Amino acid sequence: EQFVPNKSKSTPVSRVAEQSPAIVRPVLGKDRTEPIKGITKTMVKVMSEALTIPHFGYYDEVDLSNLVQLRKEMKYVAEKRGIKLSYMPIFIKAASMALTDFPVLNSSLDSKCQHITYKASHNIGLAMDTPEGLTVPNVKNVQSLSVLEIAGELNRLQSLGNAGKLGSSDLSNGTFSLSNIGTIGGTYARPIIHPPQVAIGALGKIQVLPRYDYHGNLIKAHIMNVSWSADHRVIDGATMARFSNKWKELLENPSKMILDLK
Ligand code: CAO
Repeated sequence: EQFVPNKSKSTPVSRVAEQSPAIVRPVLGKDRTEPIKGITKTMVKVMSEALTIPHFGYYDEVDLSNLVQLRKEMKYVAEKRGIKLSYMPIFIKAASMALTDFPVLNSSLDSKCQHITYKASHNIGLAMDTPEGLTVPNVKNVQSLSVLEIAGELNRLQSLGNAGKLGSSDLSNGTFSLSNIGTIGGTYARPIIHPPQVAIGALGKIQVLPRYDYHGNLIKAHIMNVSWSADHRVIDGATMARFSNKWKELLENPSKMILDLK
């Protein structure tokens, strides 16, 4: 029997419980049961299917200090052309450039796991938080689009998403996904692969944090964490890490990215 400490003598817990009546508060609301429909219904189906995928997680941090500066300038130029430029089009373009070197991450696996198809197009899906819930439209053929063209597409998809008007062509045939949860908050996430795709990245909030530069000086750096999930049946950890390194290198050194832009 447990004892509650008391100044003079100890009282057994069981006796204390017997003496005090249970507090019963009135229930103010009523339970509500609703049918699962719309975007939530799709989410149930896709996520249940995703549960069959053995997810491998890989995490890193990216120093976006150079990119933050460059985006300020590009944002102003884009605005003059009527386009809102966030970081997302740049993250998407860098992902496409890295996918060119690691095409297995832009592949799909058939349901019986007998064939893998390397997709020619980089149709990069982005998790979008809309008034109706989570939806994942994709920007088609990112490999042939400029950053500004991707931004224009993203603006279009966001307007449609906010109006609940995304059509099946924008929602189907994605080949790889990014989820920028950092626009809402958080540093790490564990993203769930959108089958039949084989990889997805979740991006955390960009934070100003202390870091050491190349010369050992303490500096203010703009740091963002990335959390990748990959289908471990077809992607090994080393491939995921090399892909992530390439993506990170492009974002940390935008000049390298510009040199390779097609
Ligand atoms: N950290 C900090 N700020 C960020 C950021 C990050 N990781 N990513 C973008 N931002 C900034 C943008 O640059 C923009 O600032 P400016 O006005 O200065 O340009 C601001 O946050 C708002 O961005 P946005 O949301 O309008 O546009 P976006 O292109 O960055 O993101 C979208 C678009 C669709 C990805 C985003 O709106 C969204 O829905 N995010 C949530 C995704 C989600 O729910 N994921 C979970 C999926 S699992 O359930």
